[in-house]
Amino acid sequence: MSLEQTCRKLMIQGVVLAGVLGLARGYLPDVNIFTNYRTEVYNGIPSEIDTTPFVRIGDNYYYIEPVNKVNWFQAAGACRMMNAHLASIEDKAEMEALIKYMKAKGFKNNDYFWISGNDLGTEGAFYWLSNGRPMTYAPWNGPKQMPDNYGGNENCVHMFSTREMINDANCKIQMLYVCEATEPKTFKFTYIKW
Ligand SMILES: [Ca+2]
Ligand SMILES: [Ca+2]
Repeated sequence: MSLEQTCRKLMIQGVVLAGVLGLARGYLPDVNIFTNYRTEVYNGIPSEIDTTPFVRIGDNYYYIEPVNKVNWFQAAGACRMMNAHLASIEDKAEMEALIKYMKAKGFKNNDYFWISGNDLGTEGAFYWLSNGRPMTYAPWNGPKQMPDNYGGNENCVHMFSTREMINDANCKIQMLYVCEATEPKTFKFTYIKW
């Protein structure tokens, strides 16, 4: 086969392959047709992969600090050290799943956990540090009393391990904390034979 014929054949195969990959794009979100590798990106992590010390609860992956009590800023830093964020509990289902897990692990009523909610920017306006969104789900402890900004200095939010409840507290208090992995994804690389 002449060089010209070979080039022509490769071009045709390339066009056919590009067409097939184009059709497949609906469920292959990221297909690179310009190299010999196909990259597929999936949300989450396959169940056979060990994610320790993070645990999967519902659709999310958490690290629940069981021993070391630190202030809110240290907790946020500890989560970043693990390439995660202080957790944002954004709906009732997420809170209930987390509480169920904590109860099963034997955490008690007085085990408090920092999460990423805070009103450090503007008093009374609570946002999640991890994603910048306002706290639309906020099951305050006694809705008429909390957040009470007690002492004029309660700007960080913690959850209770056994009740669907949150409270504003002094950011310098030391307590346990929950980190949340940031939308973990799995990449799959497949070599394409031309
Ligand atoms: Ca406050
Ligand atoms: Ca409070």
